Amino acid sequence: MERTLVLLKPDCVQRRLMGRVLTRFEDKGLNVIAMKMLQVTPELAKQHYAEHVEKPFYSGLEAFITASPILAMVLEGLDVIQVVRNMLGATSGLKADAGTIRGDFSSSRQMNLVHASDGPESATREIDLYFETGEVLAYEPTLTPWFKAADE
Ligand code: FUP
Repeated sequence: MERTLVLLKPDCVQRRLMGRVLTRFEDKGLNVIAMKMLQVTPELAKQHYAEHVEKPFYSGLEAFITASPILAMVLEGLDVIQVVRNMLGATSGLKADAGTIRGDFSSSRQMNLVHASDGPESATREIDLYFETGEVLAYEPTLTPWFKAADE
C-alpha cells in the first residue's frame, strides 16, 4: 500500500467542489486516512513549493495557495501516487484530458483545484509537512475484498 498527499486548493473549496472531488477518490476505492482544513501560510507555501520558489510564477502561486483555506488529506491505495496523478490530469486545466478532475472542472494553469504528490519521496516529505504522525489513521476498510483481489 502506498500513500499520497492531496490538497483541495482554495479554488476547489471556494467553488464548493470538495464533495464532488472527494467522491471521485472514494468511488475509485482509495482510502482517506487523514484529513483537515487549514490556511496555508507563506512559510508553509515556500516549504511545499521549494522547487518553484525562484520561478517567475511563484509569487502568484503563493498568493493563490494562501488566499483561502484548503482541505488536506492523505490517501492510501495500491499505486495511489500514480493513480491520483492520472485522475487529476495534466497540471494545466487547459491541457488536462476530459474525464480527469482538472479536465472536467478547471480552465486554468494556476487554479487547477487539486495538488497531489508526484513520487514516493515527495509524498513522504509532503505528508510530513501537513500532518503529525498521530493524525494519520491507518485502518482496514471492511469493503477491501470487494475492491481488489487478495493477492493484488
Ligand atoms: P503539479 O506537479 O501538477 O502540481 O505541477 P507543478 O509542480 O509543475 O506546479 C506546481 C503548481 O504551480 C501547479 F499547481 C500550478 C502552478 N504553476 C503555475 O501557476 N504556473 C506555471 O507556469 C507552472 C505551474
